[in-house]
Amino acid sequence: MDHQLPPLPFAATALEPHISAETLGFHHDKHHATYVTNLNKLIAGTPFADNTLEEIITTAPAGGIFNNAAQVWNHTFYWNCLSANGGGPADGAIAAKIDSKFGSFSEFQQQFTQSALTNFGSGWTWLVENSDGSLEIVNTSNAATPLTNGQRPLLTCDVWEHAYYIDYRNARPQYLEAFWKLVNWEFVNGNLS
Ligand code: MN3
Repeated sequence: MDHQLPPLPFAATALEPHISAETLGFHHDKHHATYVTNLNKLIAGTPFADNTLEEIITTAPAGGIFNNAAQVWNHTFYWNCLSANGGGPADGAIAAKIDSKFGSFSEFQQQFTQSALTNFGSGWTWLVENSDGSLEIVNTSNAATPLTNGQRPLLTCDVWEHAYYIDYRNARPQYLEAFWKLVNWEFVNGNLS
């Protein structure tokens, strides 16, 4: 099957001033698009050609097919984690689970931010739900995704430099501040098992 680049779930200017249309123009229209193009090229004529994205991610060995498939999935998930109407403290069922696990929303926010700031090099910081229903903050490197550990992603922050270099240059902490103003808690709640 030919994998497609999903459109952004919001207008390119919707996240301004926190994330600019210029950043989204590169991040979605170039970076995300390239992962889709590369994936389609790499799987052509292989046993992965007829697999879903999730099937590829959970069965492909380390290498180009896994990297591009996982980056396609991770980015689509990341866009859905953001909303112009988002931000602020968690609400709904996830708010209670966060309080129960971390003590308070601000403690969770602090731990997630610290994890993102110390995720060395390129990668992703996630809030996941383990199979026993417990929450956990995890970092992954490069294209790696919690899907391969049987963990259910609830929220992610892309900490590759391409996510923030145009808007914040090297200042990942400023990007994290912007991220918290955009988190789509409705989407996070919908990801709970
Ligand atoms: Mn990215």
